[in-house]
Amino acid sequence: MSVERTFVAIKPDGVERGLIGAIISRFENRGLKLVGMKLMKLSKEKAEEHYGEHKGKPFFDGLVSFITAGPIVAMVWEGKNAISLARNTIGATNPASSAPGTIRGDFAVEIGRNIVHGSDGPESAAREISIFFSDSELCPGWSRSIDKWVSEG
Ligand code: D4T
Repeated sequence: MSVERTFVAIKPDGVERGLIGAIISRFENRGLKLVGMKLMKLSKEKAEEHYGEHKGKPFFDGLVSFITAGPIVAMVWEGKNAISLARNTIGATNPASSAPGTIRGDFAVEIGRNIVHGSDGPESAAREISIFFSDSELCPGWSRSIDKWVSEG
């Protein structure tokens, strides 16, 4: 297992519903380490870039309007196997099938309001982190005294 970084965003529905703290706690509790975070309103252009793989699909325009409708919390989390750990913590894309205990399984009911995003692989993580953060906005190399209790090393 290698140390990875993944991009996670709390979508406008999660922000509006007052779930920022609860969602961040899930990742902290899991043991992942926060290395970047900002509250921001996405431009239409940036939203279209982020969701570029879905351009042309029937839900694309609605997805772009939704994700630009209010502020999001953009974050980078780091840890061993961080990409799949974060996806497991988030739960299945459609909250109707997300397991209880996952963020979507506990807080969401349908796919168009699934409150959080997480990168689905190393390439998309690198691409998404670079869309949302410059290197100077990330906090590299900080270590926590609890790290030895989260991971064997
Ligand atoms: P995101 O990217 O938001 O974390 O979701 P996932 O990675 O879990 O899922 P995705 O890329 O397949 O979908 C992106 C985004 O589009 C919305 N969506 C998706 C939708 O509104 N209707 C749909 O039919 C699909 C497939 C939800 C997530």
